This record gives sequence, C-alpha cells and structure tokens, in this order.
Amino acid sequence: MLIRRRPGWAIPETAREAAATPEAVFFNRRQILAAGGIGLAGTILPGGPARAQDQDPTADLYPVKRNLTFKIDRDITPEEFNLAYNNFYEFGSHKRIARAAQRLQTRPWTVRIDGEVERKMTVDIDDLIRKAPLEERLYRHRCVEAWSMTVPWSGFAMRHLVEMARPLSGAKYIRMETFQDPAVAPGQKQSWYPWPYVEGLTIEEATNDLAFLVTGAYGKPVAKQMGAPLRLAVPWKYGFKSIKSIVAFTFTSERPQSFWEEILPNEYGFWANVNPQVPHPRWSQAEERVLGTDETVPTQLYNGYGEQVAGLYSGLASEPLFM
Ligand SMILES: Nc1nc2c(c(=O)[nH]1)N[C@H]1C(S)=C(S)[C@@H](COP(=O)(O)O)O[C@H]1N2
Ligand SMILES: [Mo]
Repeated sequence: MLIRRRPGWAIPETAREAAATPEAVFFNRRQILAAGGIGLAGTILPGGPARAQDQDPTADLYPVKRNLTFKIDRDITPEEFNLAYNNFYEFGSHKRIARAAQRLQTRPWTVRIDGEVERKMTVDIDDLIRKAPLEERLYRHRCVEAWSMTVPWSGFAMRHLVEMARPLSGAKYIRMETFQDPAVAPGQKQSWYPWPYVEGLTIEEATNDLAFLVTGAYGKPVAKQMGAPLRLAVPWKYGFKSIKSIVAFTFTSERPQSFWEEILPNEYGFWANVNPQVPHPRWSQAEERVLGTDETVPTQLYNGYGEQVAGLYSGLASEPLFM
C-alpha cells in the first residue's frame, strides 16, 4: 500500500521538502480527509492518480540537474498548492480540476511538428523527452488573475525543438495546440469555447533562452493537472500563454489567434507580457497574491525577466504588448 511508504499525516512543512515528496502523499492525504479519517485510508487507496504517476515511462529521468543561471528571490510554492490550484479549462472553469484531470491519458502521446519547416514530423513523447537535454529551472509564474507561484520546472529550452524542426524563412510564428477529446475533458463539451486551446509565440520569443518546454515539475514527471506530458513555460508573460498538454507545433507566417484572444480580444491579446502599469480592463495588475503565503507583492515589468526579454520588443512599441 502506498500509505505504508510514507504516512499521510507526515505532511511536508517546507517548500524544499515538498519538492522532494512524492505526489502520492498529497493525494493520499486528500483521499484520507475525504474519507473522514486515516482509519479508512487502506480501503480507498489502490489505483489512484499517484499510481498512474509512478508508471510514467520517463520517471527514471528525474530529478534532473538544476540550471543555476535561473535565479529566484522567492520560496518555491509548496507542491501541494500547485497540485490543487490550477487553470485548465478543459477540465472545468474553476481551480479544483486536479481530480478531473487524472482522466487524461498521457500515453501513448505524439507531438506533431508541421507547417513551414524543413523537417515535418510526428514524434513520440517518450522519444522526444529522452532525446532532450533536460534541466531544472526555478521560474516565477504570474497569472493574469493577479496570483503567482514559483515553480521548479523540469524540461528543455524550446530552442532545441525549433532547431530540430529547421524553420523555413517564411516561418515567423509558432502556433501550439492542446489535445482535444471531449469524452475525457468535460470542459470541451462547452461549445461556446473555441476548442482546442491554442497559443502562439514569435520564433524570436520561442528561441529566447527563457522559453521552456516543461516535461516535469518538483523533481518528477509533470502532473496531469499541470499540463502533462508537455507544456510551455514563458515566465515573462501572463500564465495563459503557457499552454498545457501540447499535441502540435505549427510554424507559420501568420500570427495565430490564441484561445483567450478569440473569446475576449479586448482583455487578452497575443503578446500578454507582464506589466504592473497596464491594468486589465477589469482589475489592476500592480500587485500579485503569492500562493502558499499570505503575501501580496508588487508585480514586476516582464515579471522580473526584462533583462532577458525586453529586447524582443524594441521595434514593436505600437503593438499592445502588455495585454
Ligand atoms: N490547455 C490549457 N492550457 C492552459 C490553460 C488552460 O485552461 N488550458 N490555462 C492557462 C492559465 S490561465 C494558466 S495561469 C496556467 C496555469 O498553470 P498551472 O495550473 O500549472 O498553474 O496554464 C495555462 N495553460
Ligand atoms: Mo492564468
């Protein structure tokens, strides 16, 4: 039984400990609480999400070495917060989608690379992950809703995928798409949303050193609710740009229209760079609530990554860069 490996009441106290703790502990605890006490735990544990995670065929690759170039001045958000507070509209338009997201089957999983590239291909996710130069990076993550986290992502620089594809000269943007399967993701039955979820970057953004394709988090394969088996992390942009559970990268000459841009073009644009001085039409972006703490802190221009990315936008002053 999973419960015997580490008791459910041994809840990690610090972010560092949380980072080293199997996800199983968190789920076990929630199941235990739901069942009304630890006495019942043994009867409800077999087969849950923790087990599926144990079976991830890339689990042996983690933890990966941390790249210390990416420094952070905040504590890592405890894993249990990150696992229980997610935006993933495919599974519901609220934050408690973790349980529903366990229905997503992340194997077999293929990723299509197409459009204006020399090497169109469909790759198996395990081949992709095993070939990739995996590293860990600590990144801030700032949602447009004015909350933030600090996450130990594992993955690889997106530049490697671009180099593998060899874009043709006409390619200016990369359009990314999430899986579509309404039988698994009940949110996708809500036909007023323009499924599948789509996001885009310019090639310059995608090849900036900060653009990161995430395959893991907290020292193991990334959890389903966080966007397994492959999601984006572009930490200088609002969180909605960091598309989850990607199935396709299309290189194109035309700027893709992203999911939220199509729904509310006056509130969510293509660029969506973080800027505390440009309010959302319905709320201020000046500050952010740091999840896992009681703190509210000032938001920083480009979420604190201006040194690395401000140059990408030097010729684009007339564009709505911050919405
Ligand atoms: N496919 C897909 N990707 C998505 C979303 C989504 O609803 N569907 N939500 C976005 C938003 S608004 C945020 S803030 C982040 C949330 O990532 P997290 O749950 O790991 O914090 O994922 C982004 N990627
Ligand atoms: Mo978000």
